[in-house]
Amino acid sequence: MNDRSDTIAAIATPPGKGAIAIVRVSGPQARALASRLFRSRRPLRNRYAAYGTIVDECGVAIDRGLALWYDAPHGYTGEDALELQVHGSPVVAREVVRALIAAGARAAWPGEFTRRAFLNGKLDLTAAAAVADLIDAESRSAARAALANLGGGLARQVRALRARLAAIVEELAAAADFPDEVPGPDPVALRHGVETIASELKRLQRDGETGRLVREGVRVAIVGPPNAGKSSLLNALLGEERALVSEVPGTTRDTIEESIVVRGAVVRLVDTAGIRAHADRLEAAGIERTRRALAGARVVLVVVDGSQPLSMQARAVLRETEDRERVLFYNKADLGDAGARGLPAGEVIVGSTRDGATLQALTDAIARVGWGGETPDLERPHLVSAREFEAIGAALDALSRAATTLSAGDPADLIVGDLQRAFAELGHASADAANEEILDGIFARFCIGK
Ligand SMILES: Nc1nc2c(ncn2[C@@H]2O[C@H](COP(=O)(O)OP(=O)(O)OP(=O)(O)O)[C@@H](O)[C@H]2O)c(=O)[nH]1
Ligand SMILES: [Mg+2]
Repeated sequence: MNDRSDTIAAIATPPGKGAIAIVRVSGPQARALASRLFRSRRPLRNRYAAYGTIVDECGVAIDRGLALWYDAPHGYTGEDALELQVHGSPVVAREVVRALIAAGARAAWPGEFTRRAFLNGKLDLTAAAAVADLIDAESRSAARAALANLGGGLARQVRALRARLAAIVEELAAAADFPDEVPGPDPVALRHGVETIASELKRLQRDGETGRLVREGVRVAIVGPPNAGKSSLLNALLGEERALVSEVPGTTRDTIEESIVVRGAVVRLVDTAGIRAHADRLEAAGIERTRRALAGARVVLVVVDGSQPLSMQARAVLRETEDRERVLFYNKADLGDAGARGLPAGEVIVGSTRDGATLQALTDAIARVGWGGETPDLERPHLVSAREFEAIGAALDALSRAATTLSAGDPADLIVGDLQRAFAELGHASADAANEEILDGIFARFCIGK
């Protein structure tokens, strides 16, 4: 997979018809392929576009279009690379790729262009993952967060923190080795140094959690007794009739998942089968899925019929979700409020799935409970991979042990081991050389041609 002696080719634009289609070629034979399959009046020059005719391996014209040429290491991959822009017909683009392969190129694997860019030092791993995140982004916040990691600033920040740790360790070691000549570091300054490194790491971690939020979204399970109006709520929030709604309790049997964007963050709504004790076999299977959705959700949106005194089933669901981050919705207020009467104000939302103000109040509550309500925005480089989270977490543990030792007034050289541990962990977070498995994990997310 890491072999770069082949020249690879692929269509880089999405399948189907479009204004233009782009075919990418990268590798040592790119120049030879260009001179064989692209005919123009002017020769190809680094980073210039030329207009001409694309021909197949027998010299038969396929299309007229633009060729962009990149001398290594200037293009995306860092290799000699060619981009052919042809008319946006899938037939033409496929024919161009076929001709390139007939002339000696090989079809690229998904993400292989970006993998080569990484192997050629054009971007680091966080940046490579950011490319995939940017393509996958489902909201503006997610796109901005991905862009923040494209510059590769995370590795730079981690390396700078590592260098500061190394300086402290050296100072301590020198004082320990030559106690008569080198004065030990001032304990107050030492503690301050350790604590500021820790607080900067914590910020990276916090930003990483915000990044997770905007990337993966917040899962919200809509649960409640049958007929409470859960599916009606899903439809109303989506603005389309996605789920079947009926006055017959037990209408929804399977979980239904749809996404909406709330204040820039993706909210994954999961409509579920109503929970009740005496259900037939099929319904019971549905309720089993409800429990799974409930377990996997960050926020629980409990819907009950508030127009009547609460049913046993409604009370059971309220009890069951007591310990969860939840939003309580007493529905059908247009029919009455017998169930909602006497409730402490502010704790529940009383309203109707047919009322815009109720829907607004519900999305506000989801944002508040789900992520504190602010529009999540991330313009700084931040942690993304589990490997980065683990390494920073372990480094923070070591630094907090060191800080405890210092605040207990113990000799400063006792913290050297912990600082060295933190130093090593930060090395994992900024790992510039990653193993094949990590690379495969990252590049498996890409489409062909990227
Ligand atoms: N009056 C009134 N009726 C509502 C409201 N919201 C939903 N309904 C009605 O309540 C009935 C049940 O709605 P659903 O959305 O199917 O209820 P559900 O909770 O998904 O029910 P199950 O799928 O069976 O668990 C339907 O007849 C809806 O039209 C509301 O705000 N006011
Ligand atoms: Mg339903």
